[in-house]
Amino acid sequence: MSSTIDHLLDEERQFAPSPEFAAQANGTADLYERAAADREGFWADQARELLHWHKPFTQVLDRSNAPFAKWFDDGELSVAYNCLDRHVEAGNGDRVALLFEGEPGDERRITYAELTREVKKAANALEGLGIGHGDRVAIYMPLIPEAVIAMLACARIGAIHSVVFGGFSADSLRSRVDDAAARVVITADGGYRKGKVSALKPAVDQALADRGNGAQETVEHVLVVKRGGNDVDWDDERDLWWHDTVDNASDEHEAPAFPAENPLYILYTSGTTGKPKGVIHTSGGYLTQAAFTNKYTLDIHPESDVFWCTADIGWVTGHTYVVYGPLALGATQVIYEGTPEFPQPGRWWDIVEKYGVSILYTAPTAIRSFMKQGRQIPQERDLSSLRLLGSVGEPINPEAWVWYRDIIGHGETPIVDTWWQTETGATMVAALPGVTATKPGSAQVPLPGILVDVVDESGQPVANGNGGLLVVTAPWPSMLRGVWGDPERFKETYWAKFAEQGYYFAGDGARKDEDGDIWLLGRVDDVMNVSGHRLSTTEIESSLVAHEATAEAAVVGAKDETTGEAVVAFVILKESYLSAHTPEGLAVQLRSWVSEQIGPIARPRDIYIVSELPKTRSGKIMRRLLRDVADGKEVGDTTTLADTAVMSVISAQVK
Ligand code: 6R9
Repeated sequence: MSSTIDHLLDEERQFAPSPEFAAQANGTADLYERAAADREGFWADQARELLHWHKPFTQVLDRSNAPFAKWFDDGELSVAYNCLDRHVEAGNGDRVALLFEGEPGDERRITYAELTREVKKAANALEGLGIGHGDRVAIYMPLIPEAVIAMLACARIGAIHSVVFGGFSADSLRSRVDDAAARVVITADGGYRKGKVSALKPAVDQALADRGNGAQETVEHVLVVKRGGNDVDWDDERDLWWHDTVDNASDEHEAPAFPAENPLYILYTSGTTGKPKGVIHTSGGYLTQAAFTNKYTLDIHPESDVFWCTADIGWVTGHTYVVYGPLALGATQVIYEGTPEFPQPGRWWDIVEKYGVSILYTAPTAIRSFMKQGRQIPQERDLSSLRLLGSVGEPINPEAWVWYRDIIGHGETPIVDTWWQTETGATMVAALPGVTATKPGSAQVPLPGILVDVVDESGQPVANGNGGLLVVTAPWPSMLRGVWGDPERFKETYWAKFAEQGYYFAGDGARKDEDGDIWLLGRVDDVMNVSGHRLSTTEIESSLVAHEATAEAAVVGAKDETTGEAVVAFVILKESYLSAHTPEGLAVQLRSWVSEQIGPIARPRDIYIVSELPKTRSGKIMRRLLRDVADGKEVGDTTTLADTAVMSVISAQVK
């Protein structure tokens, strides 16, 4: 981490917003003043200004049961009504909500009126299957309009969706379906990726078959969208085609209002243990901050902008910046099903040019891979429609930031680097693009109404120029409300470390520069960040050890130029396997094993077959030392190792 700090410290450039940008920006400096004068009153104003309440709230923040918090608790609203019907009622039904482009090049333009109608039908269809308030629905889909429709239909009837990234394996899907006891799975036959149909339905079938783990069979129906046209197995009692069920449903459906704290969704994210956590988000506070950050941080003007957030709905960014935030504002946005490099590496820039995208929100890993391909590719397209760029998911290195601004943002657009997490629900630390003079590599300042600090191990704020741990010092509207089925884990993971102060511990290292601006330095726990996706070292280790050839495994996140971090595994094989197979062959097998068990994003970049692992006397694997090896650095302090010679053995084996 220290080399990161040194590197970041060299960065001193600043970019003030142009007067033209500042003049039209939604966010102005007085937001900070209003929020500082009365933080809770500020959020209450935002909730009233940005959302429609069926029943107005009188309470703002209730923390009588800390660390649990409630926002706007006695109010009632419909998330779906806020994202759909009210725009139609306001006369904007003809505005395009979704500009969908499939990977093969097919296109659909869906207006707010059409989207509202489709969601009403899907809501009726789900209710027809007996799904209602509080029921869980798993969504395992490609990024197609029906995925958005499915989420909003759940919201409309008060069912709780749990979106599982379509790149996850049958096993990962099964554990999430089981944990939430989902009653319905919504999926597709397949979706398009890299020019081919990537099947999804077989993984659902597999996840629901032979549940030998004693899990109760909760899934009554699987609703399947026809997208890939691939052949699928069919269970007549359980499976239903979307086009039979939803298309024939009535398009009349009045959206009932639910209490502000009604759960909206569960989203599983990796923690430090092997078992993913089901992060719970509720309705009123979540939608307030989702709408607020889309309006002020991303500066969306619904009547004129074309917004494109490139995230998949399987991640929280897709929830807040593809579905709930932009639609709550009534914005027009692009959704694209496929991969950036298909059929050629300029595909994203073709999309920007074709739809006139004005605000692009993406991840540093994508920017770095475009940098690798070279500037000619974007420069061959007309990107002049872009006026604001956003970054999310991991620290953005200054080189990538500057390249993003120069090459994609024609040297002019502001860049907002937005720090947040699945747990925070929406952006927490970011520039206001019309106000803040931005610094490449720094997320900079907490949003108006958000209190964030960098503290030392004892919870004391560090002075400017120093590093420590990032904390949120007061509850915020879109904060997670708990971990599904495990309130203890919620307290333990996020609130135990700074219990005395009542701070939320984010798990990220950070530094305040001389101006007090915040620089994020990456995770301080055993969570890796690969291409902006959170992966747990423990989860991948358990998968490796579950393979019959493996005796022991340790996984680390090594530095990677493109993906930020990459999964590197050190594996001790069972003797019996070593004598019968080549290490190379087994490494190949293990890589695809992990990919099958967890998903392709978890597939180790490198697997090193070693004879020992570095352990402390208490038996803890010293991943820090393995990370040095994986990064090709000189191995650090080994004095706490039980056997200090082990690192030279490992280093020799890796070479
Ligand atoms: C939104 C999202 C959260 C973790 C977070 C941090 C890293 C996200 C960042 C960033 C530096 C940024 N992270 N945004 N680090 N600068 N702008 O990514 O949620 O998948 O839960 O990951 O990602 O380490 O703790 P999630």
